[in-house]
Amino acid sequence: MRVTSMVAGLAIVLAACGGEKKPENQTTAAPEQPAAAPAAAPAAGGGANHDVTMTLTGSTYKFDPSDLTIKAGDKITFHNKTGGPHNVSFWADSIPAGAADVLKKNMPDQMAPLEGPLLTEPEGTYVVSFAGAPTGEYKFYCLPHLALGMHGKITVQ
Ligand SMILES: [Cu+2]
Repeated sequence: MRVTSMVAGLAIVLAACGGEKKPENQTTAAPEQPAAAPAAAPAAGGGANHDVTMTLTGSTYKFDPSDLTIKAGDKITFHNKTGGPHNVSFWADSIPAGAADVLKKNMPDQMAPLEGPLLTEPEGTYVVSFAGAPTGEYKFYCLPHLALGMHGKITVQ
C-alpha cells in the first residue's frame, strides 16, 4: 500500500514537471525557403519585396519598373545594374502627409533627408521599407540622373 502511494505520488510530480515544459521543438517544421531565388531578399518584417532595377539602356537612364503599386509594409529593393552610380531620392513635396518621417526612419544611410546613398557597386542594392508608410503616391528620382529623366512613382495602397 505504501509503495503504491509513493509511486503514485512520484508519477504526479513527474507529470507536473512534464507539464511545465512548453513544446519548444516547433522548429522541426522547417519554413519553406525559396532555393533558387538569389534576387529575392527574404521577407523579414512580413511585407512583400518588389525589385526595381536602375539601368542605362542606350542613352536612357531609368528605374524599371518606374511605376509600381505596393502595399504598406512592403519593401522595395533597388538594384544598381548599369550606368551607375544611381540613388533613390524622394521629393518631400510629392509624398503623402506624414510619409517623410517614416521614410527618414526607413531609408538607411541618407546623404540628406529623403536622399539615399549613391550606389557605386555593380549589383549593389538599396532597400527601402514602407513599413508604417501612409497610403498615396510617392514620387522619387535618381539624383545623378534627374536631369536625364530618371524618376518614378510608387503608389502605396
Ligand atoms: Cu541614376
